[in-house]
Amino acid sequence: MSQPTIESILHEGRVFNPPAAFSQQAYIKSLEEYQQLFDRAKANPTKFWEDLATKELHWFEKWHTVLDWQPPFAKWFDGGKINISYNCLDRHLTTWRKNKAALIWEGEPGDSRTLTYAQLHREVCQFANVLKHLGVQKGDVVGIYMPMIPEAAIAMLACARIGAAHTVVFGGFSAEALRDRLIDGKATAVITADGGWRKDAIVPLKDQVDKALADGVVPTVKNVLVVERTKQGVHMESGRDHWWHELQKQASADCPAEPMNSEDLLFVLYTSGSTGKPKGVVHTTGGYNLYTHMTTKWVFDIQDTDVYWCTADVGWITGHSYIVYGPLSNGATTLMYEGAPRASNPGCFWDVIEKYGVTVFYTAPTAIRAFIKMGEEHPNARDLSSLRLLGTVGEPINPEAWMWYHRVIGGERCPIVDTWWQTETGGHMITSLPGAVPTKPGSATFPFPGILADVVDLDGNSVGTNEGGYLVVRHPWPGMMRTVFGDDDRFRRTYWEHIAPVDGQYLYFAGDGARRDEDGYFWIMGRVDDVINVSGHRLGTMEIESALVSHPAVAEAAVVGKPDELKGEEIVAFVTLEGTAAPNDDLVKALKQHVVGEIGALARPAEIRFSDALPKTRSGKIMRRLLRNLASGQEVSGDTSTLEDRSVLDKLREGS
Ligand code: 7RM
Repeated sequence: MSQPTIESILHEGRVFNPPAAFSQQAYIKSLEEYQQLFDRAKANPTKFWEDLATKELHWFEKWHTVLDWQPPFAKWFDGGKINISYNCLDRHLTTWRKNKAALIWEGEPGDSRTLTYAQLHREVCQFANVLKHLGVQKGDVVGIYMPMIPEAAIAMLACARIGAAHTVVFGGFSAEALRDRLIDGKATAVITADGGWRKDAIVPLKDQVDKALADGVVPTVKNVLVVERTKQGVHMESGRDHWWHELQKQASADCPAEPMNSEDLLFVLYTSGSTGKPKGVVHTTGGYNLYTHMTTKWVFDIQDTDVYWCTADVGWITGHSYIVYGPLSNGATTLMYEGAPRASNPGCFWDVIEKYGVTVFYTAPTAIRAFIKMGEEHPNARDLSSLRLLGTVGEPINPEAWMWYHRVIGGERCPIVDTWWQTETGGHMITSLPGAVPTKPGSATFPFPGILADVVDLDGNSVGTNEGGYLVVRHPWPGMMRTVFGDDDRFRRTYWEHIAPVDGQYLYFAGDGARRDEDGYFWIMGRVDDVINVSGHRLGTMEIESALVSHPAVAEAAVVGKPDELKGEEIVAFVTLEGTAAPNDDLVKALKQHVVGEIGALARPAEIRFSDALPKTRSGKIMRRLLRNLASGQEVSGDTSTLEDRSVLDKLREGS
């Protein structure tokens, strides 16, 4: 079991103090120092963030209001003028960092590139001019569907520079999923590549873009920019498609950053929830810049000597906040790797660490578990002594994986930061600060200063020590999402009304369950809604169900997660068929392929089980809890008295 069970957590008594040598040079050096910061922020959150905004970022003009809170809508530093691309690039050019490596890139077939701050700035300015020449304007939304190459970061920063919002779509999503996002965002341009390398094969990104835009279903998209990466030859639609390198070389490198309002849209990033289509999570400029800057600085303890590597894809929030914006805003060296761990190259991550002398390494529990399985001879054969800090994100880390990471990768000398956060939160929320907070394997420890997190019941009352409850945040923070793109009402319903506001007190509900132990440590227990976490990727059960039901053979579908040792969870689908369809292996294959086509390979069900009927309540709701039990081979537990037809359950049980 990869999810921490109550059992394993209650017996987790190991505590690891920050190594003295680490604490001495860290920004936050002791638990007392963390506590003081936390208390100061709690006593006066707006003053806390205002001081940091003044000290840490460049503003063209100062704000008039630090926080304008009309629950659940927040504005941070309203009236302030800022540009995140300026903070990530221009301001470093007047310092010695001008010729420091900003971005180190390791390509999949063995190529590599390093861009200094001056070089990255130049590329971003040129590409910003390319966008302008094509008519992309401040306020436009631009789709980015790219492999992990420097141009992905350059494209994001160029959009930010001219005040266009980006919406990055992970390259593993299908043409259908891309189309949905481009339509919802009313994108006016798409930036892509001919292809990308993924596990020894080429992903035909440009073909997918062509499919997404076919038949004029996304009329807002006027231009497509294509990076030449894999050179396999692609169709170029005249008048619409342009090669990146051709336009880039003609463009001027003079493009001053547009002074943006702090609350102007920076990006929209789609994420799955328990209902409906994926939501466009809206992040704005000033607050997000400050929040990712501060969390990068204190959680990763970023120093000028660091080579920092986050293994996420830029298509996820982790890539946005902790490959691109947070590290560059701090003037750090950020490493980007195009490859993914795979059986054919089990040492690839450790080779990268050795080659570049990576000092801070941030990855996901699912990757750690895959490495455990591949064998410790691979990391042991490399020199990993440059590492000084490790991090994890994406799902709860089981204590065994934590201990392996600590021992085999960290050589027992590196602190581990277990960072709990979400697309919606913009940056780290519950995490240790590595020089200050003693860690317990499997606990994300304490909230970041300024974050008033709590574990509550449905009425919003704090629950007792070691009691499970809903994880909430009691006060707005600068990095929080502002709304669901185009749907304020959905924003309110999804995040702010699950726990009903009492006396105007709005609590942000994260969708996770948690518990605090006798030392106040937070233990995240996983999602309490219909969201499944497969290898650290968020998927809504309803999204997968809709994909299945759109197949002509399917009458009804219910999707649940089943615990999996490597992936955290696996997708199991229960399906009832239309009259004439035959439940055979070919149909299983066809349905899995259909889901891949509708959403992407990340949503491929591990199992499809056919059944005559699904277990429902008398009011017609599918009882997923029962299906979850069945999927994981457990006895059906808890109350089944609301079940409409008990024989359905017996039949399902027999069939499994
Ligand atoms: C950053 C990211 C968010 C969901 C979140 C949790 C789970 C993420 C941790 C974690 C336990 C962690 N954004 N989650 N980090 N659970 N410990 N350190 O993953 O929007 O894609 O997913 O991921 O359930 O709600 S996300």
